[in-house]
Amino acid sequence: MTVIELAKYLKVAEKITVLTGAGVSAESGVPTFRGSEGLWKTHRPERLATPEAFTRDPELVWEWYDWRRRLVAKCQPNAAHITLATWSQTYSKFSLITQNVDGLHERAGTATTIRFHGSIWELCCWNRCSSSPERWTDERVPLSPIPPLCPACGHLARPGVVWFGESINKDVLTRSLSSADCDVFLTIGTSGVVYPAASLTKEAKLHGALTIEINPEDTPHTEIVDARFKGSAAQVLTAIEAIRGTS
Ligand code: BJW
Repeated sequence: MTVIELAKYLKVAEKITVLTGAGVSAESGVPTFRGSEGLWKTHRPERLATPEAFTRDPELVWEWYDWRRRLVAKCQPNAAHITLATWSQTYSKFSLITQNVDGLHERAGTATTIRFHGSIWELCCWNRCSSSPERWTDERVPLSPIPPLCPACGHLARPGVVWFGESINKDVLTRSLSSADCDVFLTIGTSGVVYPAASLTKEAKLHGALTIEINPEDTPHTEIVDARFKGSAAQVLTAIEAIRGTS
């Protein structure tokens, strides 16, 4: 399939669903997790992105998240985020499921984002106390104190993200599975190794969707999708939009 063919297909498609990963924010300057420049090269996931790591050393985990919040605060949405935001405003049946916690899709103007792994801009009470909301927004950079505390009970607060071994929010999972029942499903900038997000591409295929991958590298999805575009998210989406938006 060529970019022109895909653009024409998107022009007439009714229900479009996009799954994004860290690669979509790479061109904004946000590091990915895996790969030669990835966050996991210097930080072991089990030391930082698990409930066990937080129990062991909440200050260390919070320092890492505070560093990432400060980095993301300086980044701007790129052409990939902006094209997807345009689609969210163009199609009445458009779903954007993101594994990213950086908030750049929202800052680009995406109408509704399904945040599969939560948000670094939200906090929760580690004790799940009954006096605080389930999660609250705190966009201060840098955060102070570290570790931050629950304003209701004064105990530890945690980042509002999904760590390894934790379940995906039930409502988020239900909405994502229902979005996978679509005409076109695009998986963009994700290594496709983290479950259950990685299973959404197969789910879409089972529903008969045209499945597309945009990624400069091969992933486990490359072999199962109907078409793959080898390139950066910003480049490929800009090329598609130049045709879709005008033809
Ligand atoms: C570009 C680009 C450019 C570069 N343009 N592209 C089934 C099988 C096996 C294991 C499991 C399974 N089910 C569950 C599991 C366990 C586990 C899991 O998946 N483990 C595998 C890794 C082995 N999953 C879980 O624990 C999940 N929970 C769960 O399933 O609950 C039920 C359960 C509980 C207990 C036991 C069993 C089941 C939760 C997963 C939570 C993931 N959390 C993180 C951290 C979030 C918070 C934070 O940010 O700190 O989410 S880990 C990290 O990986 C983050 C990401 O969202 C996620 C995915 O990464 P992503 O986005 O794909 O990034 P990268 O870096 O991997 O890839 C970047 C890609 O971009 C690359 O392909 C590049 O080529 C590309 N790229 N530049 C386009 N310019």
